[in-house]
Amino acid sequence: MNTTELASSISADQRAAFARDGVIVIRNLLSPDEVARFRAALLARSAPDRAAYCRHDVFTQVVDTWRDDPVLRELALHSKLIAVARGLCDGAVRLWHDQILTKAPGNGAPTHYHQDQPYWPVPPTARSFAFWLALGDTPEAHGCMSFLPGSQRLRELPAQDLNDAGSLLGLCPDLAYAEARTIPLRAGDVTVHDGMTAHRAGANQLDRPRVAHSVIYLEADVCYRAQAHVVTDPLGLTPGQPLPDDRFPRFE
Ligand SMILES: O=C(O)CCC(=O)C(=O)O
Repeated sequence: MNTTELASSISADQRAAFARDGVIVIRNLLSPDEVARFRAALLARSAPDRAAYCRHDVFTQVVDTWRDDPVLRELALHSKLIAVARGLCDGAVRLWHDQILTKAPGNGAPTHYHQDQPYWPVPPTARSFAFWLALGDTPEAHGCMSFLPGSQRLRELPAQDLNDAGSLLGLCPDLAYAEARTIPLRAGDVTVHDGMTAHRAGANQLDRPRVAHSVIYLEADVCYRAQAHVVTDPLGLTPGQPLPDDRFPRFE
């Protein structure tokens, strides 16, 4: 795809919705064949045997799978995802990281409202584009995502605890009155949210694992901010330096 095709892969209405709400949904972004292939790779990888693995109460998380799994690398570098991210950014983006997010059958634990970006070692002003890809039908009872449209404008909050229902609401009690948008997804659908848009996911009430994948891009010229993070801790970056292209691929 050339630059013009990339930028035109997202409509003016979608760009306006993203700017207003901090989230959009794109149906059928991935074909059924792609879903089958990527889902098989996720299921093979979601076992907790890797270093960059975190067990939260609410899900298990395997980070940076694209670096050593050729199929998941294809997904993180997929031209359709990059085209959408570039279109929303209206300029170059870079891959930040990917992650498999699995909720065990009947896990009984929702992922509570939080923003993603306060966890990341980048400035709060940085623009970010977090894709949440359903690689299986994900109705509400299976743990789909809900978003608080407009909450991306809250850009200075400390990191919130996604294991604690009171964490974000304790910081911003008014959000208790916000109208949430719950977005059940069919396999192949994706949501894209600003890293500052508050979101949650319901508990998995079904008897099969909920397998989702997230791929996150940042505006390309973002600089590193000193903050602990599993992805950047081993890299020895200097605060204020641009994220290096060889580790965080850049797409013009
Ligand atoms: O999948 C979930 O349970 C929550 C995902 C999430 O919080 C995220 O992708 O930022």
